[in-house]
Amino acid sequence: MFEDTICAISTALVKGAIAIVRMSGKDALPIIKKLAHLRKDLEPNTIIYGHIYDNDERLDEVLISYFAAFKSYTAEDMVEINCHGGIYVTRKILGLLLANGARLAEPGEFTRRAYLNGRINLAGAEAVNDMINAKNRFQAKSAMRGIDGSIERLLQPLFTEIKNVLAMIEVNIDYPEYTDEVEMTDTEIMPYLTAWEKRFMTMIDEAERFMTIRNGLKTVIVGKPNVGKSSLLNALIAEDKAIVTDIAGTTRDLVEGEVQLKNITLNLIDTAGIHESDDKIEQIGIAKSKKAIDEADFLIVLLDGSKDLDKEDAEILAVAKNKRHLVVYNKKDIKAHEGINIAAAKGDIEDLKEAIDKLFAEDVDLLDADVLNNERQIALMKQALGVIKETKNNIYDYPLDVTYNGIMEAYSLLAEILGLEYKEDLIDHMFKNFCLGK
Ligand SMILES: Nc1nc2c(ncn2[C@@H]2O[C@H](COP(=O)(O)OP(=O)(O)OP(=O)(O)O)[C@@H](O)[C@H]2O)c(=O)[nH]1
Ligand SMILES: [Mg+2]
Repeated sequence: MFEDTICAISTALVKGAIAIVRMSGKDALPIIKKLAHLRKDLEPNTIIYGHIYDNDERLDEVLISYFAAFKSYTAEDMVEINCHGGIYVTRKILGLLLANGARLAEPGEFTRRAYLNGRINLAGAEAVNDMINAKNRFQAKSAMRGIDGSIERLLQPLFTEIKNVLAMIEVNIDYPEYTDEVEMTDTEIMPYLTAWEKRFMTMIDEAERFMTIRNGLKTVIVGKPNVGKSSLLNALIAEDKAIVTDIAGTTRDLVEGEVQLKNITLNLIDTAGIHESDDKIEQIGIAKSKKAIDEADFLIVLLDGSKDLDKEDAEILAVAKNKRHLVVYNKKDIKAHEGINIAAAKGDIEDLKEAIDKLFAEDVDLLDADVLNNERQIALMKQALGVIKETKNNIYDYPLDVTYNGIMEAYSLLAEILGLEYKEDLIDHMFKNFCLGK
């Protein structure tokens, strides 16, 4: 428990119907009793109607909720004041709390206390921030899973198994005479290491695919000039954003747009048509196209169905091979082919939309699974994977205690995902990205 009592305005500081000022810590109750002129203690987990007084003058009519320690958001005594949402009055109430012994909270400090008081783990705290920053239903859904403890559910069975193996190795190291009962030799440990290696790799792969879907697929439309890339971008976003002409080389700069398909968001980029060009401006555009391709999660390779394929199409198809991609024939009003056919200029792009949803269906399912869900968690899992791999490679060359230490190190790295091991600088770094009052 912390000694000081913190407070903040938790709602956005704009004029609104109501605002919420929060306070957490052991003086929360005495301070509110004084400012609301209450004679009795508040009942935990109730809301009362009353007034906040500035000395003897009634400042505002408010609702006050009181959450008692351990059952509150921070696991400390907490008071929330719902006041009228004028900027002056909200600030004034905050000022009264400060004048009566509370201190202004730092960004994320309420959640930080929830973590340090053991009410939530670090992944849960991250999920709270994810929810605040969620911009669409996929991000909100994944944040809700995180708040519900998805990372703990994911890792707990692994923790149990690793701890069991560590315990058995310990017996072998400390009491070699008992090895008849629980023998833990290199050959017995090896299958565990192999299984963990595989499991860690799957978790990393799933997390990366999940993050791509959750954040929106970085989708680049590529093809030679005049195949209809800009027409396709416009059709997808249902807006005349990119310039379309029958002149080859119309698009030079990257044009961006966003579209929501049935199950995923595409962050689209229309590029300059890739081909040999002497035009200096177009060359720069083509260089930008190539860079966008490198950074893409997904490519839509557009071919002009009304014409025969040529060497330039073949080169673009070769570039796309290393990325997830779909090959699409445009101008089906003139000629259709086997595969996905659209008529971008006429807004006829249903087949493509369906094909994209189908291609990523498995990844979309990950939105309903317990998966690691940010770079910090993935980085720790990757480190743990590295340690397990090394331990596995060295197992027959080193004594048992080296293997033991390797497994222990991997365990600590996984524990760090949930913040089971407290690290000051990590915690500082994490919570400073939070909103004030959260
Ligand atoms: N018949 C037909 N013409 C189309 C279709 N889609 C696009 N076009 C025409 O093809 C020409 C080129 O279209 P754009 O969308 O500018 O092609 P682009 O690939 O962006 O071309 P660059 O920017 O020069 O690389 C225009 O004249 C479009 O009207 C289609 O579905 N059917
Ligand atoms: Mg174009």
